[in-house]
Amino acid sequence: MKLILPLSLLALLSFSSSVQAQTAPASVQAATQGTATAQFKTSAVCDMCKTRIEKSLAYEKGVQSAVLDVPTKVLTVTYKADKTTPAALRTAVQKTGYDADELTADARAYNRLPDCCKKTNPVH
Ligand SMILES: [Cu+2]
Repeated sequence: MKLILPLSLLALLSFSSSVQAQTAPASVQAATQGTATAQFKTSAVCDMCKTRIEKSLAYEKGVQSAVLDVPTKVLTVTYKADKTTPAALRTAVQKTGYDADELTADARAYNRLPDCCKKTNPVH
């Protein structure tokens, strides 16, 4: 018994230190990186939409950059992961009047868009 106890203690110690070694890199990564990138499919159709969405997202909390590719309608957002979430960013796109992935644009904001920016139009 006297021999077994120190051995099991040792095993316990080495186990917990290996767990620490595994979790440490992840927390370091989060602290040093902090930024994440998300992409959303929007209903943007022209350069006016691009300007509108990018400007709107730029004012969102935690957003570092927002770039919309008009031909593919894909919005790429770089944001601080501790300040905002992809869900909040999608909501921001909706409130600007555009669809974000499977989420439909806020009706009021959409109705305020100029006719050329309505999603019934093809990309132009
Ligand atoms: Cu437009």
